[in-house]
Amino acid sequence: MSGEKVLRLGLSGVIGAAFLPVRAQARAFYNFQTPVTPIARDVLFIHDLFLVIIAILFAAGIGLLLYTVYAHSRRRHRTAATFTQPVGRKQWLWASTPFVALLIIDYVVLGIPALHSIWALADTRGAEMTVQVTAHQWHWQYQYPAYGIGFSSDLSTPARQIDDRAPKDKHFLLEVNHPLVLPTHEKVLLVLASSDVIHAFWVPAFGVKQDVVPGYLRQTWVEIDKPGVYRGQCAELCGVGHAFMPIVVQAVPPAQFQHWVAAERAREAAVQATASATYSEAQLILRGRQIFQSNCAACHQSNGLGLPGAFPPIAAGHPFAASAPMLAALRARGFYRHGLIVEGPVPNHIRIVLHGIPGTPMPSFAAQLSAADIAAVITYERNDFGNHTGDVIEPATVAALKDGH
Ligand code: HEC
Ligand SMILES: [Cu+2]
Repeated sequence: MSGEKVLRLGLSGVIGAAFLPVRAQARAFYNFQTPVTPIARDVLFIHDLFLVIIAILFAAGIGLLLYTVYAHSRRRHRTAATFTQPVGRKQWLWASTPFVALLIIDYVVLGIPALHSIWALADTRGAEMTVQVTAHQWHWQYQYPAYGIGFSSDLSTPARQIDDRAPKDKHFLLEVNHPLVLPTHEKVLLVLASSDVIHAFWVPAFGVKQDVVPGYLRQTWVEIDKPGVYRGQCAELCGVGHAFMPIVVQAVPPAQFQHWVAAERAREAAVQATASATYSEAQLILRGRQIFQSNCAACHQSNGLGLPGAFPPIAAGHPFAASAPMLAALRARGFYRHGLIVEGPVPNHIRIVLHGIPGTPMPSFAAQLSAADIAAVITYERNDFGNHTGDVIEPATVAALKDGH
């Protein structure tokens, strides 16, 4: 095979490989997801352009090298050159060509599209709607200030699948009880905040990956052009529940979005009404089990046994090893006696879940769960995991403590 043939074969192989991902049907499987926002399209364009350019450069460089190894070998009675620097105008021209070519590729061919996308990403002007996104250990909370609605979005993958006791479904760890619903063809401003540590809001199909830093407000925007469900994840290691705070966005046409807003308002009004309703112990426990699995199990574990040194058990009668100050605090609140976890007084239990325990990871649930949900989860905690207090906490009791502190 002649040197030229080798070169041609190598070149077409590498270029072919570079174009393959662009054509392939199943591109999202091993490449970028199909972009649905202007930013994501920009990002993908730059990626593809870059891939093609470096593939050509790579092929040219390696091809030349292989050709030289073949054609200039000692076997062919070639001798090494002795020059140390270019001489004459022609050689200088050859020597400076790669340098100039790289400058043009970096600052013009790739530089201009890259600058365009960075500018576009920062341009939050003209947004038609704002959604406030708050990251928590370990779920996202979404608020729509213009509509007066908001909710938290918790992982809904069952614990059985996480613990390998059931087969994992298609969207394992990428499913939530309450997705973020957004209208298509509207510029939506996302204002991001964190209540604890650094998280990152990442939805690949939107081309958005924004760090969320406690103490700062960060902004980004999306304008989704295709209805559908888009999935993302927290992309900044934020603690043991990092893998359990996915982002699910449901994009719907504007008219359908308005319907959803109306339904959401009605749902929130119905939740308000539950604060004065009364429920049976069985009803509360049934609801409480769901609330516990999606809001508490990340820390206290789905079996209620907690984690030594970090998260106290909910199950009474269990020993708990932790630092002396933590044990003293548990004892003072009435949840720890003679080296064992105990069920503790009801008012303290309600206060802890409502307001959290400041200075510890135990969060406040007053804004996130309704009075009925808090009543349910406490009733559940006090009557499961081997606990048998028989206590039934009604929403009104929680509501009273919530308002009066
Ligand atoms: C982010 C982790 C985390 C989550 C989520 C969490 N807790 Fe806690 N919880 C803690 C920690 C840590 C403590 C112990 C705080 C201390 O005293 O240092 C605690 C303490 C408690 C206590 C008092 C002590 C005890 O031993 O029982 C109760 C009651 C409690 N949590 C209930 C809940 C309920 C109910 C939920 C869900 C609605 C929940 N927690 C969600 C971390 C968490
Ligand atoms: Cu996170």
